[in-house]
Amino acid sequence: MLLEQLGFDDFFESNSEHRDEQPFVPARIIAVNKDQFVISNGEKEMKAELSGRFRFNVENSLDFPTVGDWVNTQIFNEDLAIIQELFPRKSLLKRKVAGKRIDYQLIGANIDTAFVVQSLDENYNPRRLERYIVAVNEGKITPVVLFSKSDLLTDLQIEERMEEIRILMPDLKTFQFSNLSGDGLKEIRELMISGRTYCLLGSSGVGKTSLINCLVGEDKFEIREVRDKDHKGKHTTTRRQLIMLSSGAMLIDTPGMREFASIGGQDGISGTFGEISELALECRFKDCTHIMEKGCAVLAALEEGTLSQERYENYLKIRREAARNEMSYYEKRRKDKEFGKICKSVMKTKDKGSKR
Ligand SMILES: Nc1nc2c(ncn2[C@@H]2O[C@H](COP(=O)(O)OP(=O)(O)OP(=O)(O)O)[C@@H](O)[C@H]2O)c(=O)[nH]1
Ligand SMILES: [Mg+2]
Ligand SMILES: [Zn+2]
Repeated sequence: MLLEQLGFDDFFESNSEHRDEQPFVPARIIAVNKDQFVISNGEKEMKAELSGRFRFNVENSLDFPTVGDWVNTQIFNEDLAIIQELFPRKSLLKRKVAGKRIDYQLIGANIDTAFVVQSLDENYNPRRLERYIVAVNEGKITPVVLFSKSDLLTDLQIEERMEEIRILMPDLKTFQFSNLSGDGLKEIRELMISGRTYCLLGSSGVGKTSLINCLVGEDKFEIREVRDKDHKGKHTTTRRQLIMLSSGAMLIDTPGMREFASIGGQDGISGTFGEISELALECRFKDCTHIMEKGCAVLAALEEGTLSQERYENYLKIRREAARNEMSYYEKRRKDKEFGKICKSVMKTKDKGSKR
């Protein structure tokens, strides 16, 4: 198999700073397990670790390789490669780490299309969907929604939900499917193009891994037993990996995520709430916050009922949260830097002291 079949193209080569340095070999990260990586160079898969220099140069969590990344490696022997350099990314899917800590968690890189999976039964939630789509748009990735478990609802119920989403986000591509009945699987297969990278996102238990098993045609990956229904908080899929389908398309499975918050993410928000961004152009004040200003076109649309109240509230909530996270993130980075400076100056003074 060629590197091109794994998705390598001119973009990576022409944007790389060290492209002339030999004997580096480009490879793609296909799995991450803490500090251990699995890479593929199109011919074989092998374990890989970061070089000392790579580690030393890391400034923040965005600099670490993630699944889907292209890296330049040095292959030392049959079993181990050393990662020397990260190629620039075409796209990057990330979120805030779960919990109180403010930092980025990388989900995948160089993804073309993200499938946001939501099951049509109890997991169905337009507000959560908007949240996922913000992160996908922010990562410069095309979102497509896959509604799963269509076998559990009547056609009428399904149509109602699909219609609701169509009204909220008319430009969004949506599909329905069932891993059990096979409904819609053909359409999903047809969506996936050879050489392109896709990922599956969504809450735990919506059937992401089951979908991969259906696409692969065998029970290759572990899914949760039906009878083991309430092992709460446990995820069946625990690591992210890139899977090559026989069609030549690549698919990244991810563990279900309960929280999905952004740090910053203004582009993702305005891309997802397109009608609000459009209305904002009509507001009297350029820096209108759309909360209480006179002459606000967003508030006027709410009043008229042409903008959904729930969607507007979700917009404000996501925006507030993302801005707050961004502020804490920069504050933390500033403190870390200052602390770094203090450490360095202490080391210097110590150095001088010992030379005396
Ligand atoms: N009724 C129905 N059940 C399904 C369908 N797809 C998956 N399931 C069931 O849903 C449960 C969870 O499926 P998984 O594929 O493990 O879900 P997941 O999204 O990968 O979950 P995590 O790995 O925890 O994120 C299993 O019991 C599946 O049998 C479907 O189309 N219809
Ligand atoms: Mg899974
Ligand atoms: Zn406004």
